[in-house]
Amino acid sequence: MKTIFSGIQPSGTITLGNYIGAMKQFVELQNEYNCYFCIVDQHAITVPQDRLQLRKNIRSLAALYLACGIDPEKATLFIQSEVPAHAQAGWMMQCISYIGELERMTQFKDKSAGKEAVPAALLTYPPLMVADILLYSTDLVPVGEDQKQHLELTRDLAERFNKKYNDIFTIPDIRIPQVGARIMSLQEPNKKMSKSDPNTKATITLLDDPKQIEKKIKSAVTDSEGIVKYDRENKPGISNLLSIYSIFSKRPIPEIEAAYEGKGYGDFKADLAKVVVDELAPIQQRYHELMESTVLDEILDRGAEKANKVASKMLKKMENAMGLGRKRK
Ligand code: ATP
Ligand code: LTN
Repeated sequence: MKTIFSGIQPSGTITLGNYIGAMKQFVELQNEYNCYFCIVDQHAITVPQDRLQLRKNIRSLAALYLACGIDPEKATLFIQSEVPAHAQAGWMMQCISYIGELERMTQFKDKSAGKEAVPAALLTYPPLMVADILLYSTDLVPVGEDQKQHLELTRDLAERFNKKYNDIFTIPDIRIPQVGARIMSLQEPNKKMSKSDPNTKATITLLDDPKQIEKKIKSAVTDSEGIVKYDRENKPGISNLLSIYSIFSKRPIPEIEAAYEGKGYGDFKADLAKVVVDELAPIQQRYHELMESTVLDEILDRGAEKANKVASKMLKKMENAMGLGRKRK
């Protein structure tokens, strides 16, 4: 069985973007691959986090992974900071990265733009992600389109390490969904939907209630044409809503366009809200059950134990390759 690794930051409640771009793929892939799904809390602290809120977000994200359908009997679910090999291997990956290539990362440019004091870890974020992936001899990384550049860096660093030291790393491939790889903000449809967006009207989170969902979709930015038609360039708002509609209703976009011909955005938005509410209702029910149960901790403990076993073996290989510490078997 081939191996999959992917991670989500506990930097807020996950959005429809994370769900469509990442989580839905994870659920489909867990039957065919040996999967590791990680709550990347060390990545989340590259920007300031409130400690109590971070703890809450970590737990909530674990419950959401399960509520969306991740089966702990099939996939390993764990918290990054509970597997110390990630930070250790991340350091080693920093040592073979160049500042120039890290400065070219668009996520770094976006997150550091306009900041007076930029945390060093925003720059060194990608080598930690590289370590996450390489520690598990990962074959495939399912992510949204925004992570493409980080995946290219992962492949470069894996090859660089293999050439320079010892051929120990598998070179991973990226897997981006065909539709929904980039769900856009409801308020600024040329910007990706982001769970840490301070404008709550811009995102729909998996835990929003039906009223909130309705309101947010109603106030989603569109255009003044009044025609429900997919055109990313000229109608980014409506195109984004059409993508969400199509994915959740499993109806092709042309069929939806045809159904709303001659109708305004009002009907379309009201129906889309229903489609979203129906998709999220069972997830929310399972989420609340999980948050009240004790299984969450058991699953995360087991996940960390399994991940630690695999990751510490690869870490040892990396240390041997680089000549760190003393030679041990
Ligand atoms: P933050 O706002 O804190 O940077 P984020 O919402 O961008 O967070 P991440 O935790 O960085 O989310 O990403 C988790 C996964 O979700 C990644 O695979 C990422 O590619 C995917 N993803 C994030 N935003 C979107 C989006 N708008 N559309 C599709 N996929 C997305
Ligand atoms: N960088 C990713 C989150 C992330 C990740 C990973 C994704 C951290 N480690 C390993 C896939 C594999 C993000 O910002 N979305």
